[in-house]
Amino acid sequence: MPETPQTLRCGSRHLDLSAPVVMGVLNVTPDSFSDGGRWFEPARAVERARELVAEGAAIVDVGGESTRPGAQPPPVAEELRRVVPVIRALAAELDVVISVDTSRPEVAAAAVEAGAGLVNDVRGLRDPATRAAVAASGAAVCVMHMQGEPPTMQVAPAYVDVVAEVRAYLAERVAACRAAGIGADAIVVDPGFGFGKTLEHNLALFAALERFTTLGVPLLVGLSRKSLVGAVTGRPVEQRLAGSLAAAALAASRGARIVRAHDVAPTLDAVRMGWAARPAPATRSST
Ligand code: HH2
Repeated sequence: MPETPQTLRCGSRHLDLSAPVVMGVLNVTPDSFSDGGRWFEPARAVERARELVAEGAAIVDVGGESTRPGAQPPPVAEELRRVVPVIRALAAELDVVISVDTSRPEVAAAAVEAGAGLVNDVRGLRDPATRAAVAASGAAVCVMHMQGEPPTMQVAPAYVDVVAEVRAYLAERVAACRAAGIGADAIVVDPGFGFGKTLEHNLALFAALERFTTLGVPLLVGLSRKSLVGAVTGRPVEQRLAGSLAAAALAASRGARIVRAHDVAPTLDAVRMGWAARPAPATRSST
């Protein structure tokens, strides 16, 4: 089994992952599921990013496409218009990794040119042009699993063995990124909670999270405010903080090194508790 790197190379920055960190969410969209429209104005987005960093975010993830169930992607020109000026402003000012949440090669390339150090692709870098754009830039990538596409992904998600299938998909995507010239020290994987998965699928993946720590690259998870938290707690989206924090702590204790969250300060506390209370290595399952 390959050793998991403890540092993520994000262009000219090196992100220390010897303990888990928090990726703060900055949705520059009119229609995201929990905060659509709030940070759509560039000046408000920059202000929000400053808050995320002050709260302890090690990464700010800037997204111009909502990928909530049922969402339609914006035109490429619109996605570029939303994210590139914000990324340029943040990269010039903030001493953290700036990430771009996109699947499009044009957006990935422009974002990296503007200063992004990480391309977070919910479509797992399936587009060879996106892989090539990132490889040429030296930026890091997050490859996430999604079954289907946002407009229909929650209609009838189906797996024979969700854990094995998602793990095999991620292993295959890591190999494709490596073949495109992206270094093993510049890749993270994410099982993609809520992306083409029922509640049962999400909970099976969560229960087996440690199996995603043995792919030779660090593990990222995004659970913040998601419908699985709502389903378990019975809470609407604006009341899911406590459930999201419990999930973040558990994810950190099960080996996640990057936790994507909207509420950075409390998530960082939760992640630190989960990490401090993680089981000793000998008692953890190996695959
Ligand atoms: N979840 C969302 C978006 N991007 N990226 C990764 N790597 N992992 C995730 O779990 C993930 C993600 C969805 O959350 P959000 O950005 O708040 O909503 P929306 O897609 O509606 O903008």
